[in-house]
Amino acid sequence: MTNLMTGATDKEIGRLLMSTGLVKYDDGNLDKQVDRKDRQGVHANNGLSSVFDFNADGITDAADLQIAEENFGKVCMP
Ligand SMILES: [Ca+2]
Ligand SMILES: [Ca+2]
Repeated sequence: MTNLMTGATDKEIGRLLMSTGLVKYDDGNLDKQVDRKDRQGVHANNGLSSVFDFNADGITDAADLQIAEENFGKVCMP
């Protein structure tokens, strides 16, 4: 998906946010916590490129779910 405002893809925005240090622990939906919604995001985008593609291999899949599980419950401090 491309952001109409910036012309950047969600993934590019995600990477940018990660690079700023604002987002940690692979929080896909940017609510600052690795939680159920991030797992749901992986499921919802399974097989697709998305912000929930935590290991950045281009596809959201079981490996990304594993990362979400490993970081589950962690709070992402700014
Ligand atoms: Ca989250
Ligand atoms: Ca992946």
